[in-house]
This record gives sequence, C-alpha cells and structure tokens, in this order.
Amino acid sequence: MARIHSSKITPEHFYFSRRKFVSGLAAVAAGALLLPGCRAGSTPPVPGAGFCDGATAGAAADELGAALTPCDDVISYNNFYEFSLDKEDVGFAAREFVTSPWNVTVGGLVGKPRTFGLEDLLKGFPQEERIYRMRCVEGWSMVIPWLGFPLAQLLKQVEPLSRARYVRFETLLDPKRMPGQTFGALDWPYVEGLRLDEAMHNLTIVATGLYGKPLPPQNGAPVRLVVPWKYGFKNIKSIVKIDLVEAMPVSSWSAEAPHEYGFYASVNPEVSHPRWSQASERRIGDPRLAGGRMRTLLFNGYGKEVSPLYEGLDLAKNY
Ligand SMILES: Nc1nc2c(c(=O)[nH]1)N[C@H]1C(S)=C(S)[C@@H](COP(=O)(O)O)O[C@H]1N2
Ligand SMILES: [Mo]
Repeated sequence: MARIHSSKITPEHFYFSRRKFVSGLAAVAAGALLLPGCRAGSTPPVPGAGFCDGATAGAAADELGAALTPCDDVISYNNFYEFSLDKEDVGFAAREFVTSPWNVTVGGLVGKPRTFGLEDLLKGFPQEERIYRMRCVEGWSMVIPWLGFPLAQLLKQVEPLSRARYVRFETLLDPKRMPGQTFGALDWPYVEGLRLDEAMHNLTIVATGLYGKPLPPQNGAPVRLVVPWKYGFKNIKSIVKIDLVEAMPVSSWSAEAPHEYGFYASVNPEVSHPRWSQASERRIGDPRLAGGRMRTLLFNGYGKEVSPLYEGLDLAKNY
C-alpha cells in the first residue's frame, strides 16, 4: 500500500466533516489490512483481465471534438465509495463483485409497478451508444462512450401518476458484497434523485455498458444512471430501486454536506464549490492538455438541450 499518497487518502469530497474524514482514513487502513499483497507496481491496471482489449466506440471524439478518454483510464480512476475511497484502488476492490442475478424494482407513485431483471433491461430496450462528457464535482472529467437507453422509456412503462414529481434512485445495500458499506463514509445505501422532467429528458440514460461491453464493476455494474449535464455524483451506480415520489429526495451527498452538494448539481463554471472553483477541469488522459486544465462549460456543454428545464430558476441558489 506504499502507493497510496496522502493526497489520495483525503478524497476531495470529504473535508469539513472530521468524523467522516477519520472514518475515511480508517477505511483505507482497513483496506490495506485486508489486502496485504495489494497491487505490485508491475501488475497491469485493474481489471486487467482484458476489459479494454477490443474496446469499441462508434466515434473517436465527442460532438465538440474532444477525444474519448482511453478505456484504461475510464476503468482505473473511479469514485465508488462502496468499494474504496482511493480512485485507483476501486477496480481492484470491486473485481469480484457479483452482479448476476440482478433486479431493479420500479415503484412508488406509478400505475404499473414492476421489477425488471437485468435481462429485461437489456432485451426490452434497444441499447444505443452515447458519447458523453462526465465532469466530477472534484474538478476532473472524462469523455466516455456509454451503452444504454433513455430512462424515459423505462419510466413510461410503469406509468407515473400525476402526483409524481421526482425520481429517487438507490444503490444496492449489501455490506458483504460492498465492503465500503461497513466503513460508514456515507449513510448507505447511496441515494440520488432527479426532478421528473430531468429524468424524462432524452439525454438522461440508464447505462448498461461502456466501450461496447457490459459495465465493469468499478463503473457501476450492471446498471447505473448517467445524466451528462450534472456533476458525476448524480450518476448513481449499481441501481436496485427506482421510486417515483412527490417530495424532493435527499441525496447521499446532500445529506452528508448540504452546503457543498445540492440537489440540482448542474455543472456550472460560475458557481464555485465552497472549497474550490468550478471554472476549469482536468481532462483525464488528454495528452494535449499535458496535465493542464480546460474551461468548464455551463451544463457541461449541454446547455442548448437542457437550459429550458431551468428557466426562471436561480442556478446559484439551486446548486
Ligand atoms: N453508488 C455510488 N454511485 C456513485 C458514486 C459512489 O461512490 N457510489 N460516486 C459518484 C461519483 S462522485 C462519480 S464522479 C461517478 C464516477 O463514475 P465512474 O467511476 O464510472 O467514472 O460515480 C458516481 N456514482
Ligand atoms: Mo464525483
């Protein structure tokens, strides 16, 4: 574990909360004890078992001309606190995560509640590729070719009632399979939410794969949310439950630090995080930047598509 530097055991998400910070350190320490061999410096990147061999994408760049982030980077630099607080260790910690069988229960304020098996999601909805920028609130970003389908298609099948105004999502709760859930970094399970119109927007997808293959564990296997105009933490991984609800759900990060992480979490270069500016970002794996930063775009560059959702809303207050 000598490879863990102090910068990596102080995840940017945590800072104010001393209690959580200490438990984060304990989590990393516990991880070190459980994994004495850790990863030798020469071991190939996790999962290494060839996920990125034959990785395919329909294009080499996004619609703004930015190159796709190399597959190896997409699967070896992850935030997934259910497994590890160290981004470069998540893939290793999640390598044996069993995601079959898997069910997603969709209910709440709907006319036709239903439990979908993973096969229902894969066969019942045409899978398409979406190349999206993903901007983490910590100030880094990637360009990722996802496979999946619009969440709207799934929601239409269950027939939301008129009282439904928000959608609430939950990650699997199973500390035996997700060891990070015994460390208490967040209140588990991980919860996220969208306003119903955001959830129904065509850009919002249920992702089942990336680079032409089923999602690897570290990226949220077997199903996760991707909302490309919002900060990465909205993209909840390994979903087991979706509920249509009347009141605005409290997401895990808002519960943890309400002044740092709001409900909307739309990417906005003009609204700083209390501890850092959001005006620029580090694009992982982009050799042209040579470690430098690029400007962050309002709504992560999807403003033309999504700004109508927020007419009349004060984006600084609804951060
Ligand atoms: N269940 C769960 N979902 C999660 C997280 C997490 O810790 N747990 N991290 C979030 C954060 S902060 C980011 S930036 C993205 C990272 O997605 P990636 O690892 O696929 O790039 O997942 C989000 N979804
Ligand atoms: Mo993030």
